[in-house]
Amino acid sequence: HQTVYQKDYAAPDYLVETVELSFDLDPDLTRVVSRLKIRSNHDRAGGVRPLVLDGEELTLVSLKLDGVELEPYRYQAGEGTLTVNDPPESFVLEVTTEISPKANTALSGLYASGPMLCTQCEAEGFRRITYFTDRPDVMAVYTVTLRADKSSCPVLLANGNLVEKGDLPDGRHFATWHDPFKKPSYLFAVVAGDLAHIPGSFTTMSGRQVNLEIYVEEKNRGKCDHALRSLIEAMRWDEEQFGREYDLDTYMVVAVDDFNMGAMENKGLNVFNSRYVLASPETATDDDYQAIEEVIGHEYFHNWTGNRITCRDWFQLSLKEGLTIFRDQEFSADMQSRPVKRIADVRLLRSSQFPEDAGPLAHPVRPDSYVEINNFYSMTVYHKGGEVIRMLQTLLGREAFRAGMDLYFERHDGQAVRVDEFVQAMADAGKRDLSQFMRWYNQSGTPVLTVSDDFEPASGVYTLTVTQSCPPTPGQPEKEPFHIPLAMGLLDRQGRELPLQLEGEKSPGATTRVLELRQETQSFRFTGVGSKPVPSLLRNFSAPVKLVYPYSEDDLTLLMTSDSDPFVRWEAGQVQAVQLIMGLVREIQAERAPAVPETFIRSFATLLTDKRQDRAFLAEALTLPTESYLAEQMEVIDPAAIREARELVRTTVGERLREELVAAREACAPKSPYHPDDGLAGCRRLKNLCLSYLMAPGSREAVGMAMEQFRGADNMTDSLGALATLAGCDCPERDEALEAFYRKWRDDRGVIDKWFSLQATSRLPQTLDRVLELLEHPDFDIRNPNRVRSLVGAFSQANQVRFHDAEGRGYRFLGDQILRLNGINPQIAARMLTPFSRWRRFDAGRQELMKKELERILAEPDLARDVYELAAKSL
Ligand code: HT7
Ligand code: ZN
Repeated sequence: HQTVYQKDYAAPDYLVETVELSFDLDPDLTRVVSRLKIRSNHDRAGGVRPLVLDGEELTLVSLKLDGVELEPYRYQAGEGTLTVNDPPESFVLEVTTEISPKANTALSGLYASGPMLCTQCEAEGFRRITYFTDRPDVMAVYTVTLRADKSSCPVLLANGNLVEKGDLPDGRHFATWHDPFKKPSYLFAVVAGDLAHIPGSFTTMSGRQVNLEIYVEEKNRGKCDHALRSLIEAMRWDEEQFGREYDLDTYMVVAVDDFNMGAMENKGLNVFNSRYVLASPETATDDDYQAIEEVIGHEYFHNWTGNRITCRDWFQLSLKEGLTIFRDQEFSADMQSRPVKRIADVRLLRSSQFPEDAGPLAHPVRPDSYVEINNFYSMTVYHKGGEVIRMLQTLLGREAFRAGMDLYFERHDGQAVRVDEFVQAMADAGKRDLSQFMRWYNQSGTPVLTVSDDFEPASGVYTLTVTQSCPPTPGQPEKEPFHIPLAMGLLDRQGRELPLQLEGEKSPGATTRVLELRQETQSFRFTGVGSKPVPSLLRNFSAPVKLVYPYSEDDLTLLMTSDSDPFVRWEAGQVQAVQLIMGLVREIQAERAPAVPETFIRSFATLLTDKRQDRAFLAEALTLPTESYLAEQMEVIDPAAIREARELVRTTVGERLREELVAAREACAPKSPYHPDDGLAGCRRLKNLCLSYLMAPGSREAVGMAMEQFRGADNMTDSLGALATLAGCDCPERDEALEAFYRKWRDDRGVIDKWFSLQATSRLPQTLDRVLELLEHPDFDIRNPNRVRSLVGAFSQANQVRFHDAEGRGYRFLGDQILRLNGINPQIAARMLTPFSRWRRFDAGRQELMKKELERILAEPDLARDVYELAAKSL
């Protein structure tokens, strides 16, 4: 398997101006004719270079140059390529190939999903449809004709505008589409099938009417309202916030059940994993509704950040993904509670990106090399990439950041560019030198900020000293200092915010300011400070770093109750909880009797009964750090002790605060029928959180409450909230509820995914046995990525204590499934491998067992590039 290096980038030797594709669609055998208008892009005086096209899993039927069939000596069909020797300066190449959509289990290229045919071309799937220069800097105008059986495939869709359609002999029909915008091949899409069509419309800021069309299977027609509403909100938001208007007459969204990722932003024809389109109150939770809004927004925002301006090469992936993640985060923040959204984003970053950055698969936001690009659709490229954009906004301020975005669109519309062009636009608009900032794109690892302070009462000077460091990561033993925005404030002992005045400044300024760190160690001297303040650091999580400051219990309580920044208030509580649980872990490991201190219970009670707090924020504040986040805090991870310690806190809270929890839960009881937009999602979250605390000790009374909620719920949030607690409880009602749930929802794939996940994430000791049984369940389908994620993924990534079974049974299970998936869907197989990449963080016994599985995987003779790369780098 070959490595591709960023430093080897060379402009394409040939450009493609237009692409005319014609498909004779059939699930068993589809014929594709491609007519490419090609022009040389190199200096031919130095010799004529061959035209090398990419192609995989294709049967070549015919090859014509300017209308003449090519003699065999003029071309070679090699491993993954088709080479045409000595082509003219400009010419038309006509390639006919055959493919088998039904046999395509990798879900890349043209494939069958249930009754329909659809495509997935990012990153390198177009080469599985026809021979092409399948790289994002080759942009062309496409015209596509689809022919298919009219009764099984009445709907024929491709990018752009429909220009013609009509009937053909033998019960077939055709449709021709033209996309006037130049695009890279990864944005190409077609869909064919028997689909219901849900129409909508949007009038753009310049008064143009855009047809919105959602396509789903007929049975799902009633589940599209929320997706359509979200799309309209997203279109409006991008106009208001970024001045970006939609550019085609039609915007189509198609939901498919078999999809490797969340969704795909193909020009004018988004293809979505059905889980990010379909929702009804009975089948979707508040979180599902939220995720749909976010993903619909994300794909829509790509139209400008990704499609109009795309990536020059795949090393620049974060140019579109980091920026679009930032845009979808901001969109969601504006649609719901901004602080709660920020907290959720930070939780995700810390629980998934920080571990990636600290392990053998760490890579920069802009990687230097890859074996398989699909492995770099990572938390780092997406979510750390989003944080990098956010830091630019923090450093420049909102106004200059917006000017930078405008400049970027003005300069590069229609181009395939690098991250450098984006940052340059920001530097120019903000009149800033961002050369040091570029290190965020080139250096991997999570920086650590170690902060100390000193107060001189006589002079009233308070000094904050910040030292930054970044641990070694693969290929990068030493790091240069980053340019880091550190948003901060100071509180006096009464919790009042101090106006901030740095030495040398004429007068005190705002109570929050952004300190810019550029050196390894920097000191900031604040003047006019009356008494030693408590520093409020990293407000709004202004940089993706770890912060070390020796806060006392009292400092944390002050920040928790008084800081003006909601992130810092939440964080202070999390730090306290981490300290508490880690203390209990040490007690458990030393075989002493651990106990939850009274102070913790009291401050938990104070929060729980605080009527002034927003319910959604309260639910976040009362949620304990996850087991995986706690694991990150340990030198050698002890999953069993973490589980025991965290459970002890939950059980103690459940017992000691029974009355308060019952009251808080009742105060959140619904007073009207459920509606996803009723503004009560925070209330439902808090209510379900209270139930989970009440259920922790497993009392009969609590089981009764859970069953009552389960039976009486008019919505999936409450039904699932109750069922999740029951799935974790060793009581007779557990099986009864799971069985009833299955019987009720057996025909709904999305809900059955939840049913699999709930059982896979149950902390009960028999979970692995149940997971093995579920592998044999008639509804389990190893070819369906959502089902694999809901069973194999949920168990191995969200059930630490059971997956890390000391005997290695969990590891064996995962190794078996990865090897099975390797031959079916390499992308999904590789995604399942991440838990093994953390093997060095565990005790010697577990290390040995996990290593053995990685070695077993690497010994597989036909290992896909995707799996090979991650397994080899993990060892
Ligand atoms: N840009 C899309 C990426 C994507 C993808 C990548 C590899 C293999 C399958 C895929 N499906 C979608 C998704 C996005 O970021 O919007
Ligand atoms: Zn994206």
